[in-house]
Amino acid sequence: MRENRLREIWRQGGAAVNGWLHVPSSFSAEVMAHAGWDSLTVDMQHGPVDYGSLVPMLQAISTTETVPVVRIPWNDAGLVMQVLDAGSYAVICPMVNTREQAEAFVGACRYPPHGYRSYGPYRATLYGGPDYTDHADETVVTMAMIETREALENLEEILGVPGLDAVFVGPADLGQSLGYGPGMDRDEPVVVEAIERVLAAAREHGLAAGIFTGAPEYASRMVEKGFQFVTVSSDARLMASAAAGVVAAVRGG
Ligand code: 3PY
Ligand code: MG
Repeated sequence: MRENRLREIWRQGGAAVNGWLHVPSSFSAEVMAHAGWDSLTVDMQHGPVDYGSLVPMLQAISTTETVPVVRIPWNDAGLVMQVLDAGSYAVICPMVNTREQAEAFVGACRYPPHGYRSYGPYRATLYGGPDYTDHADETVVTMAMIETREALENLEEILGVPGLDAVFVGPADLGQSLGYGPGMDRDEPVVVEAIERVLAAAREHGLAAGIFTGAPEYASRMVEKGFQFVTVSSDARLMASAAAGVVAAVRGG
């Protein structure tokens, strides 16, 4: 089976630079994949990507070494299984707040006896290889989002769930839940302390920690702190800011 380079990067103590896809287009995904990201996450929670646009986007990412990742819209076992069957090598699940929710998520990603994933990897075998089913459980990465006060309260129990590989901090929802409103690249001491708590606890449990960031400088600081999966901006934001910059430069100059 094709290896999961995220696991290899983490084994070596490195950090994966992850791009984020909101534009529901295989061509746009292909362009992003050729930019050299370690992994690309197709976001099905926020933005216009549905399952019909997800599959060609995963096919486009497969033209490169970039690892295909999907954020599902909610902790729904049916969707977890659909995105894995379509060839996603990692699943990010939003709003995992309790041990039970983490167990339900991880179980949906693993075949029996480790979990309850149903059999039908129609595209995953084309991407992963004919022995996909034999190695999927130790290859596919499970990532639970920690982004609420409730999740912080239950952090130790969530991190102790067997089969959970990583956690991913959502700074917008976390800030919102802690009473500071949404936003990226947080600097409020209470939010920063919560983010650092998640990182420290993940490392204690031997899990990789990830975080969403808005800018490369902040992402680099997070890598220095010990985060091993940093998302930076998104396809739509990068396109908008580059385009606005060009227009302003021409008008100004
Ligand atoms: C958050 O910041 O809440 C996220 O989910 C990032 O996409
Ligand atoms: Mg969120």
